[in-house]
Formats: sequence, structure tokens, C-alpha cells
Amino acid sequence: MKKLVLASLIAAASTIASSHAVVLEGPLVMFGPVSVGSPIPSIFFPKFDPALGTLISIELQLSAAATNSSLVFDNEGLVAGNASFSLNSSVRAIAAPGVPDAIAPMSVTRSGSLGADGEVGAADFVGPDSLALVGSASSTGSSTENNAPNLAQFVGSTGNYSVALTSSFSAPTLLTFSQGVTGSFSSPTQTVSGGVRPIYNFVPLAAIPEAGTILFGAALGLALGVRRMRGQTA
Ligand SMILES: [Ca+2]
Repeated sequence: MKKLVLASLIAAASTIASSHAVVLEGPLVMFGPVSVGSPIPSIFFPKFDPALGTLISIELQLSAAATNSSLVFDNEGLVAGNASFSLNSSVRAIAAPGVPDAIAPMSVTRSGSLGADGEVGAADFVGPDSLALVGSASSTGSSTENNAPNLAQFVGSTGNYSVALTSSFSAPTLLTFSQGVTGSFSSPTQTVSGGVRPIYNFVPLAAIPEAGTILFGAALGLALGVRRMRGQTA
């Protein structure tokens, strides 16, 4: 199986002049599920093998999904009505200082009716005067680094580089509400998970590496596909 991939990699590399950049997809590494705001273990990727060529940019592709959303709006107004609100969160992939973060923003919206304030004093977030949000969302984000000094940390014939991950809520947004409806939100909770894939854009060495060298790239899990850059196709 791997040898087939290698064969295609070699073939692709062989048909592209050394002055043309090629794109190499790295492995997709998953994270989560974890509660928003909780620590997420860093994920690791093999460094780009300089035997393959000169790295000219790296793109981090982040995909994220949010599930188990929980947020309640409680009407403290004296009249029944309607409300629409959203829970907003994001996952951020942080490769290194100086390298742009990839950010995947997510939003879950709830609309509905609710009764007049049902309790004396502070909102209790239950009962006919409350409106509970449930649901899920997903999103993607990416960042690209092409500054040569910043690329050095991603290149090496051995070793890994790490990508840190964080997740957070922004304040719930009360989108619309009917006259007389006013209130407050419970503390939100949500679970996030996802994956990160690096995309390498590099200029192959003039001499096509021996199969053994290519094998090393495969061992790194990089040989998932090579395609020409946009604009260089015939
Ligand atoms: Ca209530």
C-alpha cells in the first residue's frame, strides 16, 4: 500500500521541474473531545524532511466540531415573548511564536418563545420562562507561514514540531428579543474536537532523491499526495 503511494510520489516529483513548487499534504492529527476552556494536549507532526527539497511555505488546516452545547436564557421580564441567541466559541491552533494561528469559529443559535419571569429574584434557568440552547456546529480555519526564518523550525531530518490548541467561548450573543423580554444567560458548556493537517509547499531538489530517501518521507507520513500548485497546471 505504501509503496503505491511512494510510486506516485516519485512519479509526481519526477514530472515536475525542480523550479516548480509542489504541495505535500501532511498527516491529519486529531484532538479532543474536550470541554471548551479545558486544556487540550498539544499534537505533534514530523518535521519536513529537507531531503525532499526547500520548504517555501506551510499551511495549517484546522477543522473543529462543537457538540453537547448547553446554554440557557432566562426571562426576567414581566411579559412572555420570544428570544433568539447564539453561543459562540472557537478553537485555535498555535504552531509557534511569529506564525499566524489557525482559528475555527463556531456558532450555535437558538430561537423560541418563553414565558414571563417565573421566579422572584435571580434567574434560575429552568421553567417556562427559560429557553435552552442545544445543538452542534463545525468550522474550519487555516493559516499560512511563508517567512523563511519562521519556517526553519518546521524543517529537519528527524524530530517533531508541536501545535498547541486552545478553545474558548466568546460572550453569548442575544440576537433578537421581543419587547419586554430581558434576562441573563447561564454559564455555557460545550465539547470540541477536531484535527489539524499541515500542507507543505516546497521546491524539490534538482536531483530526484533515491527511493530510500523518499521512503523516509513516507515513514514520516507525509506521502499522502502531491499535486501541482495552482497556476502551474497546464
Ligand atoms: Ca426561571
